[in-house]
Amino acid sequence: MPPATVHLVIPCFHESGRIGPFLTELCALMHELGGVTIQVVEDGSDAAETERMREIITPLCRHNEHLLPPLFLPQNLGKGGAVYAGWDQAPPVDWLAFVDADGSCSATEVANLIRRVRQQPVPLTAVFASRWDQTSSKVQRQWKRRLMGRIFGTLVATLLNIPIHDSQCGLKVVPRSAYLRIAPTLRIHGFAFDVELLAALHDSGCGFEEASIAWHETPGGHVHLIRDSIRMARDVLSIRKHRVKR
Ligand SMILES: Nc1nc2c(ncn2[C@@H]2O[C@H](COP(=O)(O)OP(=O)(O)OP(=O)(O)O)[C@@H](O)[C@H]2O)c(=O)[nH]1
Ligand SMILES: [Mg+2]
Repeated sequence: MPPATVHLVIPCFHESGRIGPFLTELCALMHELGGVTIQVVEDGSDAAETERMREIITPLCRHNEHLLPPLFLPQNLGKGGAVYAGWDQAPPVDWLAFVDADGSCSATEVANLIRRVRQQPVPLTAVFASRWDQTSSKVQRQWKRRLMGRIFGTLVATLLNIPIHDSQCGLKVVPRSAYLRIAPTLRIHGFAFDVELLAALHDSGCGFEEASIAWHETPGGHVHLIRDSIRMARDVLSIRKHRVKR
């Protein structure tokens, strides 16, 4: 039987300085795996940045059939908006996935997670990569980010009553059938989009599991620890409110 198919989206906002080596390695490993299409979604960066991304991706597309032409969004939608734009235009695959552009989660970890979902029995379960294993030397993060991650994870689990430790890790794989069911209800397009995705999947009866992965934080991140944490906490409260109403 051919392996289950996967469409992997890479949301990008000003990533030309970080994406090259990661995308090259990802293309090679996904080619080995087979059945995986990759698409970069450029989320309305400025014209110069868009041009730099074109220069990096066009030659790679020539040599990698499974790397689809990038999607250039006319305006910045936020990380979640970019992921959903890619998923909404995906070919009819079994699984939808995204991974951060900076390579903090290596191409090898992406391949491992795809192998893992391919072994799943039906009904299919979403898999959220997780940096929760705090004792693990596999997870290298600044202490500030680790702490904020813990606080945010506890907030999400408590306010939404969902047993999750790390809702924000930049690698997730979701059954496409489950996404299509919930897509019309998704409203959050910023960094807290994964929380809403999680709650909607959970409420629709799609199971999820956390998979511990290696994570080596790459410098140059876009998330502003204080400003974005406040926005994200607000979004979690809004997700909770809407959930009660549903
Ligand atoms: N589409 C979109 N993607 C964004 C935006 N900001 C960041 N991203 C993407 O979201 C992903 C994660 O952003 P990072 O900059 O790696 O975040 P970080 O500050 O390193 O935070 P962690 O990786 O969680 O430790 C990357 O692929 C970014 O390109 C945005 O405004 N729009
Ligand atoms: Mg990062």
